[in-house]
Amino acid sequence: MRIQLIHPPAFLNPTALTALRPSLPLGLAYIAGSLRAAGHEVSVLDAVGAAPARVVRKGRVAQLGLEVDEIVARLDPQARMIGVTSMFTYQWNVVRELLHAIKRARPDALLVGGGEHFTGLPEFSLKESPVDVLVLGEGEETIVALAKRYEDWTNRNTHDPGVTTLELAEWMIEPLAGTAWRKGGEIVVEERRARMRDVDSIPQPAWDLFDVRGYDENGLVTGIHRGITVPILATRGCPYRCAYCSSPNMWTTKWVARDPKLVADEIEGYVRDYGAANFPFHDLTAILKREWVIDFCKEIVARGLKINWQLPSGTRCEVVDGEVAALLAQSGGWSLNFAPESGSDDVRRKVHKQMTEKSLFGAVDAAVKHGLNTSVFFVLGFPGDRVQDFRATAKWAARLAKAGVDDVAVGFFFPIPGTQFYRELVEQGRLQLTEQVMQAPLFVHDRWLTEDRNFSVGLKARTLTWWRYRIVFAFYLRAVLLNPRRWARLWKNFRSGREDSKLDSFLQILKERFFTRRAAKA
Ligand code: B12
Ligand code: SF4
Repeated sequence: MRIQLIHPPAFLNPTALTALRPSLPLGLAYIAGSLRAAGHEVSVLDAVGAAPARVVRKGRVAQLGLEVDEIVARLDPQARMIGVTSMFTYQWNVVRELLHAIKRARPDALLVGGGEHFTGLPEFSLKESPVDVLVLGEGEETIVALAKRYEDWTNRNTHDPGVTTLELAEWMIEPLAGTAWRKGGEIVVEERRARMRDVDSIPQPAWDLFDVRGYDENGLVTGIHRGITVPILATRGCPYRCAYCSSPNMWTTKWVARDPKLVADEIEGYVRDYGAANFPFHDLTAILKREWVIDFCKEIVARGLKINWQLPSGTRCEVVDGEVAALLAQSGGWSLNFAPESGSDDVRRKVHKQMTEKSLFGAVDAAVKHGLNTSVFFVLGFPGDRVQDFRATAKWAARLAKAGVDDVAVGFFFPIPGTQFYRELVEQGRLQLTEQVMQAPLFVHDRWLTEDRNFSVGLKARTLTWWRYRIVFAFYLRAVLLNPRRWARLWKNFRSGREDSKLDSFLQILKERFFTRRAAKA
């Protein structure tokens, strides 16, 4: 069957103080790989990849990539199924507009949605848009089963390929695990499909359908940019249940790692095919089992691969000791991000972080000793946070800087659909899914927090903002201002465009923004 997959345009916050940038959609590439392996004819319409430098202001946000009407103009008229990915709830405005526009242009094609946003808010997404079926959680097996069932049904019913609600109910009559759909006026959320056990048999992401080099040339990469970049997923899931994280709902608490040899094979393939040198791991927590990390690092070293691999979205710290850090350094795994979220034991307990002071500082010492780039994430404003918790975080920030950590990121809490905190805030009547709430994650990197995005209890947004700067200052005072060698390196990298740390990436983004604005004015 002919299937078209769509990566929607991305929303950016034009005034954000952050080094984060959109990057290749790994989930969609996996879906494309699995559908193709199942025998379908798959094409990808990547709105970001097709216009990676086009940024248009839309009210408070900036939109990167093709406009909705341009996407519609490029729809494959022969596609019988159209799949749209949506990772971030803050982009719902444009994704909803896109779904409506696609349905208007191609009412005869089955419109399918998948990704974190749809998994966190299935009923809401089906109510607000004309999407026919949603794939919830891990998507490969479900989309292949859905495509087979739909293809078989349309082949049997040659009279009219249209997808009316009635027809949809007819072929969806047997439950299909892992989906949500509209049966007449009723929304059906089926039981979730069990997570895949044999992760080594999952077909590789179909990167040949994306412009990998175009993303790279436009600096659209996750983590620190160090050469042609291809994202990797070495493990799936996370066994923890942090109250603010959507992972338990999205992936359950099952953690499964791929065979380290196969991950190394994949990396070696990208070095060969794209000249890739930089591999951000999109795992929830790649470093969890000591033996796995050791085997993986040894595999990379044994093959003589001269690469950078990094863990920009965070990793657990429990098994990072001298031996692991040495192997990470040797294999090019040079950047680690730890996310204790708070220096307060009470807060870490409240959010179920289960990270101890001993394991964090032990991991930092080992990583710094072996020359690894390290950053730490803190979050302020969880429901019930107190000023004394921020004081404890400021102390940790100063200690971490002294211990040699390179960067710190301090954000504000925002409720993500599908998380414990989100459910609790809704039940308490303290949260409604307004556009402002959905877009809150985009604006947490603004210069200050506003009251409409403050979900703490009894603390003013002003107080949270002040503590954010105090913590950042406590950190960078020791990490940069009192460190002339770091000053010199920052200046050198700023001029040459090299990125060795998050601060380097951030300064490059500021530089780019300044020149783009100047060019726009000229
Ligand atoms: C890498 C990453 C990033 C990267 C960018 C990724 C990108 N491509 O643009 C960076 C570091 C920039 C980033 C930033 C942020 N991120 Co982030 N990020 C991730 C992370 C760790 C990995 C994404 C990934 O590649 N996963 C692996 C793939 C295989 O999984 P997947 O995409 O879910 O795809 C599977 C299914 O969803 C499904 N599927 C997906 N698409 C489709 C399509 C169809 C048709 C079908 C059928 C199925 C399907 O099948 C796929 C295969 O099983 C996720 C957490 C996670 N592990 O998923 C968070 C996550 C997506 N990020 C999140 C957030 C909140 C953010 C930030 C807002 C945080 C912040 N405030 O700083 C920022 C926003 C950036 C900004 N603009 O300011 C949340 C999003 C929650 C939400 N509902 O909105 C997540 C879920 C983390 C979390 N639990 O909190 N992030
Ligand atoms: S925040 Fe990290 S450790 Fe906690 S559940 Fe999510 S992925 Fe796991």
